[in-house]
Amino acid sequence: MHRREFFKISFAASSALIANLQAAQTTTQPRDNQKISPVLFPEKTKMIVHSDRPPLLEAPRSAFTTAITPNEKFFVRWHMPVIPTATNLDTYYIHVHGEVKKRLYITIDMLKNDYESIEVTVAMQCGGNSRSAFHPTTSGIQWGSGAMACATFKGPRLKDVLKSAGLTEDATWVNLNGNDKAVMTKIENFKRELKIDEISDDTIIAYEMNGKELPFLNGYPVRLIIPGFYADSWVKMLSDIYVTKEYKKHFFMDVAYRIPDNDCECEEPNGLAKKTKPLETMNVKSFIGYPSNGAKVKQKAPLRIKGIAFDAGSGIKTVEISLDGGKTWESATLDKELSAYAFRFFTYNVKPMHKGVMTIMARATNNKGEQQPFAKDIKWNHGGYKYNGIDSVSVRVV
Ligand SMILES: Nc1nc2c(c(=O)[nH]1)N[C@H]1C(S)=C(S)[C@@H](COP(=O)(O)O)O[C@H]1N2
Ligand SMILES: [Mo]
Repeated sequence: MHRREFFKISFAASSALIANLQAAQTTTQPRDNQKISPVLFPEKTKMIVHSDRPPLLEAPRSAFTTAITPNEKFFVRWHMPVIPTATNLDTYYIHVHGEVKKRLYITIDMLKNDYESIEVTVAMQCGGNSRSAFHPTTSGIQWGSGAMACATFKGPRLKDVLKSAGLTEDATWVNLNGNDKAVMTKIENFKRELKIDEISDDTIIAYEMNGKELPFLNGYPVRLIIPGFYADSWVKMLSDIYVTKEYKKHFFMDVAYRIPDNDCECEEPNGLAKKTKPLETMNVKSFIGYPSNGAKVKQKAPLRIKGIAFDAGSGIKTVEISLDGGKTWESATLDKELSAYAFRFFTYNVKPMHKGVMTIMARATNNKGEQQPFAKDIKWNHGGYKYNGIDSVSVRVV
């Protein structure tokens, strides 16, 4: 065949394929990104690098073999191409203003000394985690499943900080802004807005993560922690708390980070939902940390499967493992619960008897009875948010 003809044919074939994919919206297992970059980012171990400007770092599967994620394996997500590269604690403060009786400039020392600090152990996840599972491809980072983590955070309650400024009668919304700035006037800062009477008692301004200062890339010196919510609202390098009466429009609240406002939270690629709502609480999810896809395991030797499960704070009731493609399920052993919001570590012991491919699936159910669906049963949405399909790993028994 002539080269040119070949191109013609393959082009026709691939455009037919694309047309097909576009017609059929499907969800598959997310990509299992295993390409660890040799490039080291400050305070981070080797990670999967989606971009270095801004830094977008994903944790590999093997990071999910403990309930607490070490700080150096915590994923990183920034929106603005330029983020601060240094922070001077002597001059850093959080400005609290707007509908308050007393404008405050809170330094990190004041934050640590003038308020009661509490500790919360919470799972944290980008709303677009596992986005690569959605077809047709949705816009945003094509994360595998490593845009999640779990840590113990320490800091004062956002409520107490607001109280110390004295809210006026009109105070209804709080706008939160970090120290990273949009470089072009057309692009807005990464701002989030919360309704004051919906702020929970365990929403904190954290200055500590797993007993240490926050890593710079995870929001040093302070970030917001909202247990149960997707991390998209957890503003990093928090520097501005602006209290208002009216809701302010912000790009990252009103355009990005929204899901269809209907029962299935789903829509068709060529018929997007007219009504949308902000992305808020997380659904139930589990993930296998060990073994990895493609790993070789020994026949008739004990294999200990490990992973984590979490939801938005009802807590994990069961994690089950299937070795027959989801026909039958058996309970994994759950480790102790660090908090209802935290990763719950699980293990399952098996002795593979037959050589060849063995597929391991994990399925979590929370205390509300909500259960992870099969990957193929997840419904599409334009932002590729909230994927929580049953995880599946295939190993080779040799
Ligand atoms: N200031 C600031 N805070 C931010 C963001 C940002 O771009 N700027 N991104 C948000 C998003 S979408 C996510 S998923 C988390 C990521 O937090 P991490 O980098 O600590 O993993 O931070 C949130 N807070
Ligand atoms: Mo995110």
